[in-house]
Amino acid sequence: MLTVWGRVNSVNVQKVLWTLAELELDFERIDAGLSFGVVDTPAYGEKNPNRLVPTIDDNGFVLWESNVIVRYLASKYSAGRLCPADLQKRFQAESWMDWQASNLQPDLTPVFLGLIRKIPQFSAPETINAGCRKCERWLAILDGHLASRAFVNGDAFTMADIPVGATVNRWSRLPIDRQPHAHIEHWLAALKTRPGFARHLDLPLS
Ligand SMILES: N[C@@H](CCC(=O)N[C@@H](CS)C(=O)NCC(=O)O)C(=O)O
Repeated sequence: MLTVWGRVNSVNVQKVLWTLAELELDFERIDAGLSFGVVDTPAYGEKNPNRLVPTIDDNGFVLWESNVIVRYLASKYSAGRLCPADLQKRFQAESWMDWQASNLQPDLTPVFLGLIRKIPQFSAPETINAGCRKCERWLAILDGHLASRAFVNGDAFTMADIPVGATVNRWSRLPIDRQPHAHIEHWLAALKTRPGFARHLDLPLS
């Protein structure tokens, strides 16, 4: 049995749920994080010492860090498809996954927390505008990359599209002014046709 801990409105949990949908794997999900609690329990702390979501348990193998979970599931259950078989193609996919986690997501999170979660520390217009400007810089890079390929890692959908797509989806739903990014829009429209995206990410932000 595969178990996922995490609330469905978490972008990091959404990556895992989307991956599981792509793989058509059965799993159980336990609500955890924020108002659901659970992350504060000793049992959860033993699984994930960060007390964050998501965490998975795949038949006794426990793993945390959303992008690592996506990589693990893709390489275990979809080698040669979601996880490219070619080593160089695989690590190009990994570059974009790390790019999402270390560049785009950290600059987007304060904007999301200010506008959607209304956390006072992030709600000042100058804080939100500064975050938006930083995101635009990363998105211009992604848009240029997508000008010559249908998906993040080339002509086929791979694990790289999942973290990048989850964060860009979140950005696209924020009530902010956006620069036009024709290639991102085209790619996002393609992602939206995927049942796993429609089920787990095509949702209002909360
Ligand atoms: N780098 C971690 C970040 C995990 C993270 O920050 N998760 C957030 C939700 S997106 C969280 O657990 N927030 C506290 C909570 O939900 O209780 C990952 O990608 O898994």
